[in-house]
Formats: sequence, structure tokens, C-alpha cells
Amino acid sequence: SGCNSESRGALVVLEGLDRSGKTSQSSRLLTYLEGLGHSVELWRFPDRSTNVGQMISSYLSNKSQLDDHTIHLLFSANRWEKRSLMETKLKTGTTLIVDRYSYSGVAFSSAKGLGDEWCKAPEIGLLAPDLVLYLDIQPEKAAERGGYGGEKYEQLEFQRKVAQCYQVLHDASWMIVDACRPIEDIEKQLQELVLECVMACQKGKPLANLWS
Ligand code: 2DT
Repeated sequence: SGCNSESRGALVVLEGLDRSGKTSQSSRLLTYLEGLGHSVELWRFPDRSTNVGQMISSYLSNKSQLDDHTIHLLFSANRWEKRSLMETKLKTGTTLIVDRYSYSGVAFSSAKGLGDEWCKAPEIGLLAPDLVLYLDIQPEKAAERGGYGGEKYEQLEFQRKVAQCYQVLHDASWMIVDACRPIEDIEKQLQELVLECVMACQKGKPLANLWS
């Protein structure tokens, strides 16, 4: 199934509101690609394992307070500190399934009122995803699924704003997936989209930088 070590891996990002199913679909994709014999890893942002990630985690669990601009830049720094490893993995043929990325960064901060362009600026030069899978769900429907934890941002009113902010971020790399269908149907659709993307990257689709 094309495990040619000369070819690069794909950068696949899952985005969507809280409770849209990103995390469970990400792990299903991992299992699927592993099953086909691909080299693949599951990543997520924020990556709470680093020093910066711990500051973010403390902020999200309301243990510390930070100015909106400051936390925005920390989220971005948390991606920058992983950029070179990300590039190495991709260039050596590993596909990365990434649960949240720069789009979460821009959508959540602009939902607080920070300007779009200001929010995008620190993301310039990070690797551009080959495919963004947006799990589309109405904020009210997501809230009905229950299980909002106690973290910052996990409130219906704020999620409504985030949903609006995601809307303006769509580009050619996005696929909007209806996240209200049965979980297996979504899984199947994602498998097809990701496989096609992985093939395109194997065939030499160039790696690009944000925002392109
Ligand atoms: P989870 O770990 O449950 O996905 O929640 N966020 C995330 C931002 O505000 N900016 C970012 O750059 C990223 C990656 C989304 C993490 C929360 O942090 C928000 C939900």
C-alpha cells in the first residue's frame, strides 16, 4: 500500500467545535492507516507535555489567568516548538493526524474579539495542512452531546462565536464533514478523504507553509 520511504507523509488536521467528534475520529483514522501498513502518528494541539503546553493547560483549567494576546501567542509557540519535528516526520514518510491546529488558534482567539489578521500572523511559516477535516456540527447539537468539561471555552454561548469564526477560515484544503451522522458513516467518509490525500502526498504534492 505504498510504504515507499522516498515519499512524504501527509499532514491531516481535524478541526471543529468541542464535542464534534474530532478526538474519536482521529484515533479511528490512526487505526485505519496503521492497518493499511502506513507509518502514521496521532498528534494534538495544544501539546500539554511541553513547558509552554503546561502553561496553556493551567490557563485552560482556570488555574492561571493570562491576557488574551499572551495566551494566543503561547498556543502559537506550542506549534512552533513542534514544527521541525513535524517537518522531519513528514519528510521521512510519516503521516500525521493532528487533532486541532492553527485554525483553532485563530477561531478561538478571534471569538474573544482579537483581530483575524493579528491572530493569523504568528502562524505564518508553520506547515500548511494537506487536508483539513472540519467536523461540522451546530453548537446546540454539540452541547446536547453533553460532557463539556469544566475547561475554559466549554460554554454554548462562546462555542457559537467560535463556530462563526471558523466559517471565515475555510480554504481549498478544507473538507466540511457533517458531524451529525452516525459515527461509522463519518469514519468511512474520512477514510476515503484521508487515503486520497495520503496518495497525493506520496506522489509528490509539495509541502507548503501557512497561510497558503
Ligand atoms: P482540547 O485539548 O480539549 O482540544 O481543548 N485552543 C486550541 C485555542 O484556543 N487555541 C489553539 O491554538 C488551540 C490548538 C480549543 C483545547 C482548547 O484550547 C482551544 C479548546
